[in-house]
Amino acid sequence: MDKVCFCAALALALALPSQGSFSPPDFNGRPRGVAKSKMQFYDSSKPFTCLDGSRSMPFDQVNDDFCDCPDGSDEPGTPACSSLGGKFHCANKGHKPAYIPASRVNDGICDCCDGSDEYDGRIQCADSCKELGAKAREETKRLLEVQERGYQLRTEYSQQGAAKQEERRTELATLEAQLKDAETEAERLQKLKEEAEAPETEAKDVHKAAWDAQKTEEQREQAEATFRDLDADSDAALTIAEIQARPEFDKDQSGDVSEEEAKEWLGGEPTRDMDYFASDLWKTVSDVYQKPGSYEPTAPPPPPPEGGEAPPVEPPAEVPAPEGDSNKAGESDNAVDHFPEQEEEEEPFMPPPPPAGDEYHDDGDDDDDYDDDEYDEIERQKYHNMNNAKEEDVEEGMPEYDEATQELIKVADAARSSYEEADRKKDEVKRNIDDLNRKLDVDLGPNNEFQPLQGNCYDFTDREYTYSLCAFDRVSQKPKHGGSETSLGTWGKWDGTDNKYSVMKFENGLNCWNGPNRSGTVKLRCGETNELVSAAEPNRCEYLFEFITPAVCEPPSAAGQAVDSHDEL
Ligand code: MAN
Repeated sequence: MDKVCFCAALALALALPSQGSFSPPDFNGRPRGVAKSKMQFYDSSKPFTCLDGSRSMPFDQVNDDFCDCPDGSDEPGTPACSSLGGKFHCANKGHKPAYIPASRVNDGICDCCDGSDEYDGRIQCADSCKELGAKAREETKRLLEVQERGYQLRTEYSQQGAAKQEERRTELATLEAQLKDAETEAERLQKLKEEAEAPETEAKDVHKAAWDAQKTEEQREQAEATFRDLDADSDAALTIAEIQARPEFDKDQSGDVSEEEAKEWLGGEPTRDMDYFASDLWKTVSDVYQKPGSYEPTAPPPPPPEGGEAPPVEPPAEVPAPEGDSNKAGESDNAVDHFPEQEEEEEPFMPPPPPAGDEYHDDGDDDDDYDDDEYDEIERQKYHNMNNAKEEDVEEGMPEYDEATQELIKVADAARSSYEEADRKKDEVKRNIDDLNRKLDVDLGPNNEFQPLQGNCYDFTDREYTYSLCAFDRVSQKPKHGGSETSLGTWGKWDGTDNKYSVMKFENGLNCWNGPNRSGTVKLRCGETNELVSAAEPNRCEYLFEFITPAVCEPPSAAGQAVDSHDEL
C-alpha cells in the first residue's frame, strides 16, 4: 500500500527533533496516543505487529504519520489513520483518560484536557485535567452520597413495603372470614325476606283480585246501561235502526249513519242481545258512545231510516253513567262490597278505558308517545332500588290495602331492608377483597421496595402540559392552560432490559388520532427523593419520562463501581 504523506507531518518533521522518521515524541514515557493497557504491544525494542496481526514492520513506522496497518494501530498518535476509524488516547492525568477520534489530533482544537492531542505547535493547550478532575471527583462523591442515602431509603422502603404487604395479607384473611359470615347472614335474611313476602304477596293478590272483579263488574254495568240507552224500544234487542238513530255512530262522518255502518257496529248482524253487546261490542262502542245530553252541539240529528219509524228522541229515563257513578256504596253487590268505604267523585262522562291488557288507549294527545309499559318498568325498578317495593304494584285508583295486608307489607318491608342491608355489606366486603387482591398482585420489586410509591402521583410541568405519573396506576397529560386530561396509559409491566425494574411501561392510553394508543415509558434513576424529573414525546403519542427514586439505588459498593468507573491514569 502506498504511503500517504500528510503536510502536517512534514511540518512536524521540520519543527521537531527527529526520532526515526516522523514519529511524534513519546508522551508520559510511551508512544503518543497509546493507553497504558496497550503498552505491551508498542515495545520499541522489537518490530511492531499490527494489533489485528495482519503485518509487522520496523518500530520506527509507528506514529510516522503514514498509515501502514489495516486497523490503523500503527498510528495511535497521529491523524494518519483517521479514515480507518483510528482512536487517540488522552491520558488526562488528574482526570479521566479518554479516547477521541484520531481525526481530532492536531486539528487546532483542544480535545483532551491534558492538551496531548495538539502537539504540532500551532496552538498551545492548557492542562485543565487537575481542575476538571477535582470537579468530577466532587460530583462523583456527591453521587455516591446520594446513592448511599438513597440505598438507605431503599432499605427502609423494602421494610415498609414488606410490612404493608403482610398487613394486606392479614387484612385479606380477615375480610375473607367476614365475607363468609356476611354471605351466611345475607342468605339467612333472604330466607326471612322470602318468608315474609309469601303472605304479603298472597294478601296483595287477594286485594288485587277483588279490585279486578270490581272493575269487571263496573264495566259490565256500564255496558248494560249503554245497551239500555241504545235499545230505544226496550225490547232487549239492539237493532240497526236503533244504532242509526245515534249520530255518534257516523263513523265516516257522512252526515248520517248508513245501514252498513250500523250493521258493522253490531258486528255484522241486524240485531244483538245484551250479553253479546256487553261481551263483544261494548268495548268498541264505548269509544264513541255519548251519554244522552252530552251530544256534540254540531252533530246533525240522524235522518230517520227510509220507510221506517223514527227512533225515539227521548233517552231512557234512568241511565247509569258508564264510569264512576255505578260504584256508589249499596248500588252493587259482590266485588264492590270488598271496598265498601270507597268514596267516588262525580266525574264528567268519559269513555271507559279498555280493560287491562288491551292496547294503549289513545287519549288524543298526539305528542304523548312514551311507552307505558317501559315507563312502568323504569318506575318499578326505581322503587325497587329505593327499597320501596311496597308501592310498586299499587294501581291508580285502587283502594288502600286493608290493615292486615298493610301489616304484612310492613313486616315484608322490614325483612327486605334487612336483607338489602346485609347484601350491601356483603358486596362491600367483596369490593374490599378485590381491591386488596389487585394491590397484592402488583409486582412491587424483588423486596417490595416500590410499595411506598403505590397509590402516589408525581407531576412534571413543561411548557405545554402537566404530566402526572401515578405509580402502578396510570400516566396522564393535562394542558397547562386549560383542557381535559388525556390518559397516556395505565400500568402495564416492568420493562427494563438488563434490570427489568429499571423501566416502567404504561399502555393503552387514549387512542392517538390516526395512530396507536398512547403509551408511556418511565426510566428510573437513583435519587434521594421520588420525583418526575422529565417528560418528552420522542415519537407522536409515545411518551418518555425520567423518574428518580430511592427504590432503584444500588448498595454503596456496587454504586461506587458504577460511578467511579475510572480507566487507568
Ligand atoms: C395531543 C397531545 C399530544 C399529541 C397529540 C397527537 O395534542 O396528546 O401529546 O402528540 O395530541 O395528536
